Amino acid sequence: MTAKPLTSKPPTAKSPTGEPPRRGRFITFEGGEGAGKSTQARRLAEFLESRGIHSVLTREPGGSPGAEIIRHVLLSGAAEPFGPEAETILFGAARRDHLTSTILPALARGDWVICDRFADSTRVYQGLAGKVDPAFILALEQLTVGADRPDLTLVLDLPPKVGLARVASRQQGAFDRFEREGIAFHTKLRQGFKALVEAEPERCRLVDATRDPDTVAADIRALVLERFDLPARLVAS
Ligand code: T5A
Repeated sequence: MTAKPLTSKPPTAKSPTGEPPRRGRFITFEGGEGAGKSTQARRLAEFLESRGIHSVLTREPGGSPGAEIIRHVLLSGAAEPFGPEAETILFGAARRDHLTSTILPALARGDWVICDRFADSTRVYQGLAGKVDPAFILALEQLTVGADRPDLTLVLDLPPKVGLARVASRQQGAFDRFEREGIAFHTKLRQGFKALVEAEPERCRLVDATRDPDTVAADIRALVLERFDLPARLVAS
């Protein structure tokens, strides 16, 4: 598949929304279904807490009361009849509420925010693997996220069949709106996330998610250490 433009500007000190400069760090987890994002996001948050770094663990779609309502509309499939652009706008609306209600206040307090999926999921699910024009998605992202981009994005990579098998064994075969898409869609997702890492190497890191959870978690700790230049004593296990 041909990689489409995925570039965005890095965060600036001042948010266009007038929020105070962020003092905490903003880390997102991305990847296909069942890659282990929730598992690793939780483990990283627990690890940071154990080292005295207060962190807020959150997710998308959702992460604030209003966005959790939109999550239900999206994942139940209730918005699907309105078309992919309408679904994309709903992801954007949820993200805006999540940012202003949860993420930006936490960063302003000096907390770290660990978020299970963010705007890159819209770029890849609705854009690269979906049916929505990437220019539409980037314009919406500019409106809803602006400069409030993550400091670090960890993309968990594994073959879609492995991820879907993990989800199936956990949920006993009950799939949501996006999990129900065919294997061709999930293969495009994997390619799209890899293209994202190539397009933004300063922000994104690819993590081999086929390995056992402890090995993946150790890798992620090392990447966080490298990115934020934390003292080694903080990340040693
Ligand atoms: N979406 C989302 C969009 O289309 N656009 C957007 O903009 C956004 C934000 C969200 C859906 O919405 C779509 C993408 C999604 O389809 P969700 O329920 O939040 O739905 O689903 P996911 O984010 O995909 O989360 P999952 O729970 O399905 O997958 P995870 O979080 O990647 O995996 P996790 O950690 O829950 O693990 C899955 C299973 O595998 C095991 C776990 O114990 C669990 O049983 N596991 C491992 N097994 C072996 N080895 C490992 N290393 C393992 N790590 C975890």
